[in-house]
Amino acid sequence: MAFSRFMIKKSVLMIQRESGQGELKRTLTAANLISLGIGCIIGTGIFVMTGQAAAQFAGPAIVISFLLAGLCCAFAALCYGELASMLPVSGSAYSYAYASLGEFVAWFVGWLLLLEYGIAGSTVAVGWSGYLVSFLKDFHIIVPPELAAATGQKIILASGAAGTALFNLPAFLGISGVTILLVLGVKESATVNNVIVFIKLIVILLFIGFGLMYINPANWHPFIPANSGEYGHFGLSGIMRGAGYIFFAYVGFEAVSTAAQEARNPQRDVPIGIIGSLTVCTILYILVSLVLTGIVKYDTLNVPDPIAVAVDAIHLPWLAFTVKVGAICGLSSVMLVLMYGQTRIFYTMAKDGLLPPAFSKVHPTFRTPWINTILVGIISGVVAGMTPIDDLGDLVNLGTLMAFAIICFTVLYMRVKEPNLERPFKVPFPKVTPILGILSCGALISTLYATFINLIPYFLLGFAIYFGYGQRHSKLRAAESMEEILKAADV
Ligand code: ALA
Repeated sequence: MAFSRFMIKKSVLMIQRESGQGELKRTLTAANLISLGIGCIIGTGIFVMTGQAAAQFAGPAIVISFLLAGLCCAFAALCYGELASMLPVSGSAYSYAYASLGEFVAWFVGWLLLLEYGIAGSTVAVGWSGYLVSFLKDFHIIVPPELAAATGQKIILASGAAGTALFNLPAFLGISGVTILLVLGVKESATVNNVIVFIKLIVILLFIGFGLMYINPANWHPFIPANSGEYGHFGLSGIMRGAGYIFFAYVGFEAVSTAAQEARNPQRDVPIGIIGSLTVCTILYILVSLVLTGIVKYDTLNVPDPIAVAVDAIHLPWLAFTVKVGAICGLSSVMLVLMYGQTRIFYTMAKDGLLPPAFSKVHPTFRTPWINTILVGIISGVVAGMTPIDDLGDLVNLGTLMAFAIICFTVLYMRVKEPNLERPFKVPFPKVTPILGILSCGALISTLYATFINLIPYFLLGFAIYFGYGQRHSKLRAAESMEEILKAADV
């Protein structure tokens, strides 16, 4: 079979026509899209991973890690902005790849997005579990430590003895709850999203505002703790490793592009939504990490609920309570949005014939892709129960960074191949920005090399599914063959 068969593409016109078929109401404004972005972005990354990254990798210099990861996302965000304005369709990076680099790359991107959305859902569930367990403890409801951490993790048992965890039950139950809501068709409306974003922002602003008054500058010394001799364990390599880890905090900004079909003026507002939400979050992240490492010593922050621990240390119980409630509400909504995104990507892929039709089967009453949702829920729930948060975060980051690099490359490619397509939003410095995007994604990927090696079987499985199933059932190929048959018959 000719190589070009794997490069088979949807035409831009076809993609645009498909977007018209969705018949979704176009109601979202630029402000709604920024809020949607913030709703997806602020989650476990800032509430949990910041503290852990400061304690394990970068110390107070985690602030620099945030800047570096934010810069990498800014390049990718600009590229997403151009593609989203050119192809205002749902399906995100998968659809962009299908219209530009062809079916095989689109499949690979879809396979990477399972990490970005499905496994990110598991990661957020673990963060949610940490805050829930801590919240319940304040009311003297104790979740046994064996059932509140990943399988095999070392823990301290209720008796004070050392032990080993069995399963993170709250994380599993969190995903199960979200799965039930998604099967029933509960989708976060723009209004609910706005309320939750408001709660998250208030909690974060309260933390920054009150925390600023309790900063002890001695906690920032040394700002960059000396490297321990091991790669990624403080020093400059620790800052890079920290950036590769807290990159998770930015995952989700591109979800704005998946709402393109519901935007009033997608060409103008989707890029504003992506870049606006990213800017707001970067500023907040930098302030939170400065305050967090300023009020307590960074080495005390390797806990499941670091922000609450820091607030406890300054003896403001009402604020600790508010932070926990805010984190529990906020993380629930991030879980919902991520899992929703995952089910819709599988749905689109199944509609294209690249996954079995069961993935696009819609429930007669609830009108949701229920089989696909239950499957995603089982996988994400079990993974959340069995895997430590740092392993999960690294998996998500690697998958997402690879997808971002492909997006940056797509912009370059489309500029050459389709120079005349209308681009209402254009990447500034188009010869430089995408290349800087690819290089910065590459730099962060290099900090995750151990995870990359572990993922090789996952990539091979993806290729096996594509060659064993996807390429044989691709609707686009079938349509193309039909055209060839008709052409040959001169019909
Ligand atoms: N960026 C999102 C979070 O931090 C996924 O939870």
